[in-house]
Amino acid sequence: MRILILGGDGYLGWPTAMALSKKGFEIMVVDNYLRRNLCRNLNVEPLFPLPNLLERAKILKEITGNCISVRIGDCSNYTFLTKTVRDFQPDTIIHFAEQPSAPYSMLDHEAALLTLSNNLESTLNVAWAVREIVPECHIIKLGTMGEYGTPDIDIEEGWIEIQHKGRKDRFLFPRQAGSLYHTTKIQDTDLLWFYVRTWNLRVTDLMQGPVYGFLTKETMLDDRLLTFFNYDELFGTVLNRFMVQAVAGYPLTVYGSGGQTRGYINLIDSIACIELAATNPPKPGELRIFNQITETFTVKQLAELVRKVGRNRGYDVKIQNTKNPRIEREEHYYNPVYSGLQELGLKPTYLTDDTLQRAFKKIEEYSQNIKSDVFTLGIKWG
Ligand code: USQ
Repeated sequence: MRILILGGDGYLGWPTAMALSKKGFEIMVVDNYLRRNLCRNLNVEPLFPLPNLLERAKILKEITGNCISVRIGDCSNYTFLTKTVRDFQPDTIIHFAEQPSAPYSMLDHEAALLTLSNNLESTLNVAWAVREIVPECHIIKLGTMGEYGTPDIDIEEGWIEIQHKGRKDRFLFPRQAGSLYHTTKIQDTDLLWFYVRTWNLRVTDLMQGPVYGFLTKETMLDDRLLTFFNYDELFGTVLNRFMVQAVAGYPLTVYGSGGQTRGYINLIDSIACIELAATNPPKPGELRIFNQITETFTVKQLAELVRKVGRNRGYDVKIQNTKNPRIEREEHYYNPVYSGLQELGLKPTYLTDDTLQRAFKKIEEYSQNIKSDVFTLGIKWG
């Protein structure tokens, strides 16, 4: 299977590319270094060394013999994207080529506009390129659990049957995002659902929760193959931030009461889910949706886990409930369904002390790179 990975330089894209290449799929990665450039301009560099994508592919080939083709370019440029799709003729496109940060999307008008235009234009272009060049190609789009928000009812896996005045029909589950970034993901889903109905595209939408970790079989081969790991307020996700904060002796930044509940997933399982989706494509004209999480935690629970493991490693970890910069429910009902990927064969990797210990160890090796001033940047939703 020929798999084109858009956004192949990112936190998820690069380790996914390495893992799928090892499995024998033919892989091409595309990236325009948007994340690198934003991080450089905003002075929030990732923790680990990060050779450019061409260098990383070369290092991987030297170490494993596995080949990943690389194209540098912008998926919101239709000429570039169609040329790439025409040349590579993918069976599957994995679409990670989006601005992925909620706080970045709330920074200012320029950041909001970049998020909106980059995310929607790239998704629109993918749908058009597939229809024009490879109409049988399966599009796998990374969505987010944040599309659903935190409703006071159980969250279904993408779809809900609604009875209304004696009649019933099946609809996308109601969505109510908590940031502009998450709103663009809702709009992505709507765009793809429209083109699935109109052009019979085959699409999988993976509603993923916050991902944690960075150790996969491939990233562990050589530190130059580690993934794009942010711990700052803009691009770092909560558990990754807490681990780095613990090592830096910075109080864990629990926003508000810390009762916010989300579904989490280890990077290893995120990659496994993508492989399962790729090898089990939906029919033409089907938008298939999976909730890509393996367990739920409150922010408070994550902070307590990190404190426990940190203390075992000799750190004096403190938890600091700070005023919540986001507009979100802090104490709420949360009961999502997430059985679809496990029915396809996912064996969850649950969050354990051991997982955290191993991540701590690698973070400690790079502790001299930690800049404590990026833990709190003062970005506010309101
Ligand atoms: N949080 C804290 N302290 C922090 C950082 C975050 O309490 O220092 C809280 C947030 O307020 C939120 C929760 O932790 O309630 C998760 O925040 P996050 O920054 O880890 O995740 P989020 O902004 O929602 O976005 C991340 C990824 C995004 C993905 C999303 C999945 O950046 O690409 O789509 O997770 S989900 O959250 O399910 O929508």
